[in-house]
Parts: sequence; C-alpha cells; structure tokens
Amino acid sequence: MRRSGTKAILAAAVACTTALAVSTAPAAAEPSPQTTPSDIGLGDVIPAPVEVTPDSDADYRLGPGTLIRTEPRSAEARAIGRQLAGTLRPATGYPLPVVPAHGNSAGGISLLLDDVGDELGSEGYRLDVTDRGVTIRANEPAGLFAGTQTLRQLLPAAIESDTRQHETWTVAGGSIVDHPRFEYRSAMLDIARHFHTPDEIKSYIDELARYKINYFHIHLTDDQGWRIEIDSWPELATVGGGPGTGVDGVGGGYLTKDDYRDIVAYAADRHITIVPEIDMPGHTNSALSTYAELNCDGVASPPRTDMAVGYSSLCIDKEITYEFVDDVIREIAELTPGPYLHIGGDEAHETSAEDYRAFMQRAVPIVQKYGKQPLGWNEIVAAEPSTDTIAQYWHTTTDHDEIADAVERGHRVIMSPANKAYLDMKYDEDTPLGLSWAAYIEVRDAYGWDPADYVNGVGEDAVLGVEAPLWSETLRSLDHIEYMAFPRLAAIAELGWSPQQAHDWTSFSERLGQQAPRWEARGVDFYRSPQVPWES
Ligand code: TNX
Repeated sequence: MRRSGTKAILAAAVACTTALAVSTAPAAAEPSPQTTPSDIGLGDVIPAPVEVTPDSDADYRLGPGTLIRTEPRSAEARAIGRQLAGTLRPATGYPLPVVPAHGNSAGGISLLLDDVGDELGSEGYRLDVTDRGVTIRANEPAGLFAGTQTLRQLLPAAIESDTRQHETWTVAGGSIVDHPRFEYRSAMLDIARHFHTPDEIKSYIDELARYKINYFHIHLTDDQGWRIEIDSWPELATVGGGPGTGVDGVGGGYLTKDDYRDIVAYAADRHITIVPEIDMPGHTNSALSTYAELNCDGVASPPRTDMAVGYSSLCIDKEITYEFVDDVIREIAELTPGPYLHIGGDEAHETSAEDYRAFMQRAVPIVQKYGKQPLGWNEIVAAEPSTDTIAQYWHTTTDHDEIADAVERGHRVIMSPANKAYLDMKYDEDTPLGLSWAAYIEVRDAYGWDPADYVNGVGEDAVLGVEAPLWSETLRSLDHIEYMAFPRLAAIAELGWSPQQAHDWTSFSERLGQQAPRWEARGVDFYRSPQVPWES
C-alpha cells in the first residue's frame, strides 16, 4: 500500500531517527499548492543514509522542463548526468536535457563536484532537495553516482517502469549527508558451476549498483567448469568450459576475452570494479581434466559434473604447474584494471598443509609480479603469505584463531561468513533452490550481524568490507540468481554502507518492503519473505 500525506512525513521522521540524523525539520505543514507531497520519506532508502534532515516545506516536483545540470568540464559528471537522464526518461516521458551547470542558475537536478569535506571521502555525497530542485555534491564522481542511486529510490516506484507513467514525480524535501562505512562492498557470482551469460551478469551488475555495491567478484573457474578464455592454454575454455560442463552437465559456456572486457567496462560505468577469481590449488578439476600434463601422474583426470568439493589439486611438485599459474594470472591481470586478483585457496583437502604452503608461497608473488593485490579465501593465511594478502572469511565460527592471528600480523579481512552472507543458502526448508550446509538464512538473519564484531580479534580496522557470495550449483537462470539474491543482497549492502548506529531491523524491513514494486517494475524476481511488510 502506498503511503501519502502526513503518513509520509511521519515515515520520514522514523527513518530519520533510525539513521544518525539530527532533524531540524519544522512541524508538518501544508504542502505548497502546486506540489503533491512525496509518498516516500527522505530517509526511505537502502542502504540507510548517514544523516537525514527532512524539510516538509521543500518537496521538489520534476516537470517536463526539468534540466539535469552537471559540473562544467567534467566528462565523468556529464556521463553520470546522462545515465540519470536515461533512467528517468522512460517513466516520466520528460526530455531531461543534460547541460553544463553555470553560475547560480539553480533549479532542476544538479550534479556538482565540490569540496564536501574529507569525511565524505571519494564515495560520499550531499543531496539537498528544495522546492526549486535537487542538488547532489560530491568530492569525486563515485560520490555523485552514489547520490543518483539515492535519488532514484526517492522517486515513486513507478520511475522504474520502462513506459510512460502518469505520476506526480515528487522528491521529499530536506538534506542527506552520506558516505560508506566500509570501502569494499561486494557481491560474488559463481559462473563456474553453471555458466551465466554476459547479459545475465550485466543485469545482476545493474541491481548491485542500485544498492551502492562497488566490487563484483566473479568466480571464473572450478571443478565443474573453466569459464574464461586463456590464450596460452586455449582448451581451458573450449574443453574445460565447453558443452557438457557444469553441474549435471548443463552449465557449459565461457567468457571470451572481449566478453570479459565488456563486463569490466559495463561495471566501471556503474562505479563497480571487477575482482576476478581463479581458484587454486583445489577446485581445479576442469583444468586437470583438460590438460593431462598438469596432473602428477600425467593422466588427465575424468571431467566431473557432480557437486562434491575438495577432491582436486594442482600438482605442487611439478614446474609446469607454476608456468600454468603464471600464464593464467598474467592474462587475467592484463584484462583487469582493478587492483585485486583472487586466487581462491579454499577447501584444498587433497593438498597437504606443507604442499599448500609451498604452493601459495609461489602463487602469491606471481599475483604481485603482475601488479595486483592478492585476495584469497580465509585458508590462505595458513600459508603465511605477505601481509598485503587480503583474507576473505567464509567460515561460520565467531572464534577463529588462524584469522585472528593473521589480523595481528597485519592482514585485512573481507567478511562473508557463510551462515550470514551466503546468498546460495536456502531461506528456510521450503526454499526450492540453494543449499543449506551452513544455515537457513532468512532476511533477518542476513541483516542481523555486524561485520566488525563477528569474529573475535577481527575489529573495524581489520575489516576491509563485506561480500555476499552467490554459488551457483543449483542456479541455472537469471531468475534463480535473483530469487536467491533478493532481498538478502540489500541487507548485506546496508551492512557494508550504513553506519552501525543506523542498524535497525524495523526500519530496514519497512524500507525493504518499499523495494517490492521497484523489483516488480524491473522484472526482478525475489523471495517474498514473511518477515517483511511488502508494499504491493
Ligand atoms: C563452499 S565457501 C565453497 C564453494 C561452494 C559453496 C556452496 C567456499 C570458499 N567454497 O566451493 O560452492 O560452499 O555453498
């Protein structure tokens, strides 16, 4: 049900108190005659903004004459203005021309690069709504982009429609000051267990951007499939990722290098950085079954399409293993402009502790040699790699000496405990997709933890950020991906962005409920958790 009038003002006040807001809003007043009050409170956004100060006298209504003004001489600001125009034109039917902002010509929507203070950093922004217009100011383009994602959620849900809607396009008045808690806010998609096409990946990236996720980790290789073209080992993709690969033999396919470059660029346009993962030394059966020489006995292992884990290992004592690793990492690093390269390292149950250490002591420097910062699943710290290696915590326990010791040595950690952040875990026993080895994860469970207070000894300073991984053993389509990701991805996004003081289930679940008509308008499948007061 849509809210209106006074209720909206109350909702704004509620959202405001749950965030860090200091409200100076005047008492509810009659709206000016030409402006229908907004149905959406200024703080009704996911992730919750840091500070929200509503002003019910200052609602702004978009009209056919609205201009989008962008910072003069900034191609990036102009590009963000064009993107915003592109997203607002279909439903409004307004032309929304993008023009340079000059002088004090206020009004319309302005995207300005300005000194908004160090505490807002490179991704923070200020958003001010008056009855004349909306102004977003940020230190960097990434902050402007984040501000435009907030603005989209402040407009009526019908804005998501791709056809013209008869709506009053009002934005609630007041100010937002916002910046992220963690610098790394990520989602992972496994395209190895089932290949997912570039178009499906791009659709998912579109949704990530809306919730201010800024990294996208692609799990490119695993036992059941190799999903990225490597010129120096060409059969990895064509055979290891060919027809008949994937779980149950129905997930074949791979990204060409051009596909990958295109995804990198598509994500960059949405201020998202790609983090590629080549899992090693375990999870490598697709490579071992393709190239016999990678096996210790020189015999290709049989291809496998079951869901078992922990049975494969590269041959630690063979020199060709390191030529292979060097070639693959070099080619992936060349394709990847972002700073990170993930080398997996999880569940290497067929590799002895000594071999694992020996392998990682060689693999980590190869990543560094090609100019990237190494990431690995939490097991990697057992090999005592250099302390710039970032550990991704996927285990579930709140005591974990190995990771706490690694933090003592100076490692930083990305938090994705499987019992909280894994989007492939079933919601409950009736969920038709997914697995349940770590937990059933209802929406409230996904939201109900603090990344900087989860593992003893891994505090705020050690946490680089959070990630929501989505493993695809049971997921064959974009609908499947969406059904598992939504609404929980929004919960993890809020944990990554919003200050801990804003953490509030009641507020979150209400804001989450407001996402339903948006997902519906965009055709995004999602799980209607009974815990959430969904709007129709
Ligand atoms: C564990 S978590 C894995 C993956 C599986 C996943 C299924 C981790 C680093 N490894 O290989 O796909 O569980 O939930």
